[in-house]
Amino acid sequence: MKRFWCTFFVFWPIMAVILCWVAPAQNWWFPRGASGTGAAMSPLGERIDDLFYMILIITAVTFVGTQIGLGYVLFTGARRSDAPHGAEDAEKTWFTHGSHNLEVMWSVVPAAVLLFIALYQMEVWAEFRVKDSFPDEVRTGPIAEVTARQFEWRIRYPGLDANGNPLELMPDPQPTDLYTVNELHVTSAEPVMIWLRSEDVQHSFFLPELRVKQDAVPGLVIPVWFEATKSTDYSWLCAELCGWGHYKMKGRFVAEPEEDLREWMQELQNEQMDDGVPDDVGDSQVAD
Ligand SMILES: [Cu+2]
Repeated sequence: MKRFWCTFFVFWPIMAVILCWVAPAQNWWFPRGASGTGAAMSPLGERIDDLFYMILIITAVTFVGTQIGLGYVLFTGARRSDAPHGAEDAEKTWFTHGSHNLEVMWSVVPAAVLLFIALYQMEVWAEFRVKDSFPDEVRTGPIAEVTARQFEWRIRYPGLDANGNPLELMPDPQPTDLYTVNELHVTSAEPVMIWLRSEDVQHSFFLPELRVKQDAVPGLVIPVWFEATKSTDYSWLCAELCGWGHYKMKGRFVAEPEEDLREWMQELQNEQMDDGVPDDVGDSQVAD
């Protein structure tokens, strides 16, 4: 029985290591989506992945190391107590009352590792979350306002001027604004920023392929920036359990070349400003 438990506890770390090895090939890892490989589709996303892998390696080494230690202690203990009473190699299982040096070591080493991770990730964190570190391109203002509500995403864009250039997005809705639901179009040419809001409960704006995840909090307007490296459709989900319809709170996130984006916005504007009266009958009816 003792051998069984020894094997049982040693089995799981081995399984964990094998799974980590097999997972990427089976597509159980990052979403394949636009890259086809699971690689991040934004420059900042690549750096977030580097952090992820670094932490994975640290935790994997720690996990495997402690499990090997546990397996060693179990097997040694089992062997000692297996010997029949009175046998020549019979030996009492030893007891220990703790070790001051070990205690200090396994307190200081994890503290040092955590401190290292905290300092090492600061730059990436700041670039993603701290306004002063945002890229210059997004300082001109947001391209859209995304409002989460149970259970959809509402998007407000600024309207276009006479030359087809987007106006400035105002904090309050304007008569010229354009609206879509569950469909966010951005340019793939440069980093862009949105304003993220929530109308009811807490939601989470999640672009897995770009490694962007930001809670939408009622009462707050949160600036979120990202940069898609490829012109394509990406996944867009809500990553916060926000009610019964949470599962269907997904949208279409399209990164496209600047001219395609302008064309799409122009179509949206034409559609929304259309009064429903065909041009050729409009004048004569007014004259009547
Ligand atoms: Cu939600």
